[in-house]
Parts: sequence; structure tokens; C-alpha cells
Amino acid sequence: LRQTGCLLWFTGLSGSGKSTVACLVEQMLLAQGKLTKVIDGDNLRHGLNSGLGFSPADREENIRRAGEVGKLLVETGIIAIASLISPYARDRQKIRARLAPGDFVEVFMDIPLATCEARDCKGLYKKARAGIIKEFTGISDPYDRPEHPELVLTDRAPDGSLLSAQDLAEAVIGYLQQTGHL
Ligand code: GGZ
Repeated sequence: LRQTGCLLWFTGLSGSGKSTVACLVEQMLLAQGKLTKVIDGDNLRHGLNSGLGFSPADREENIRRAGEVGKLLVETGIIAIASLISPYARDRQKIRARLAPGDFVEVFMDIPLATCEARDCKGLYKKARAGIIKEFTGISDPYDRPEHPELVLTDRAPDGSLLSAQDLAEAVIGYLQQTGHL
């Protein structure tokens, strides 16, 4: 196996596009013959992390387990791509500390709440506003913006034009090339 692993950790609000961009990055890496695996928070909650809810303690455990799975994959040389809201800086920091320097790549999906809420793909924001879903990130539960992420992805280019998910995925690939991960 001629590749060294790393853990791309996508963090951001529900509806910010984490999973979409993560899957595109996975496809691009596979097309280059790289071993890679998406670890999706929403999917893990159906299996490994079933039974965990959205209290701070449950989110912490959810993120800890995803991080440990990511660490195992990295040790195998795989480029792991985690996609979890991971709203608390402390929980993200703990995973960073578990990995060798440079192996943890925090990717902040910096998409305004208003944009995520306008998309509302699953109708969750509407339910959160109505109080039907409690402790909803960005509405009734906090999101700590990353202070020193390796990469910040926004939906606007410097000239104000709208960026596509494909554009953002290409930026991630570019980062991996620049930093010698690819
Ligand atoms: C945040 C929630 C909540 C609450 C359900 N708060 O965008 P989605 O819908 O499809 O994916 C989100 C998913 C969040 O799971 P994570 O494992 O990524 O969260 S964390 O890292 O905070 O543990 C969202 C849905 O679950 N969802 N209730 N209260 N998101």
C-alpha cells in the first residue's frame, strides 16, 4: 500500500453540505486509486452509535467513537473522511490530540445558518423552530466555530460567485496535494 492515511474531519451545521462534499472527495480519491472511507455521523447513528441521542454527553460519545474508528482507518493507511456536526470544540480537540500531528485535518463547512435553514432538506429546522426537536444545533444548541481549522470551506468565491459542492471537494483535494497527503 503506497499511501499514508489521514483523517479529514468535516464539521459544520446540519444542511451545510458536509456529507455531500465528503462523498465527492471520496469519489475523487477512489478515482485516483486511493483507499478511502466516509464515516458519516447520520449513518453511524443507525449502527455503531445507535442508542445515542443529542445531549452533550451523547454527542461527545458519538464523536469519540467516530474519531476512534477514524484513527484505526488512518493507522491502516486509509484516508478517512468523517462527516459529523461535532459542534463542541472540546470534542474535536480530543480527537485531534489522539492523532499524530498532521494526520487530523479539520475541515470547517462555514455556511451561514440562514442558508442551511433555507435549504432545510429534511425539514429538521422547521421542527426545531417549532420546538418539536429539542437541542437542535444552531437553533437551541450551540455550535462552536473552529478557531484554527486546517481548511475553511464557504459557498462563495472571493468574487462573490456561488461555489458548487464539486468546487469545494476540489479545494479539499488541492489541500491534500499541497500538504503532501496525495
Ligand atoms: C443536530 C440533529 C438533531 C439535533 C437530529 N441536533 O443534517 P442531518 O440531520 O441529516 O444530520 C444531522 C444528524 C446529526 O448527527 P451528528 O452525529 O453529525 O451530530 S453530532 O456530531 O452533534 O453528534 C441532523 C440530525 O442528525 N439531527 N436531531 N438535535 N442534528
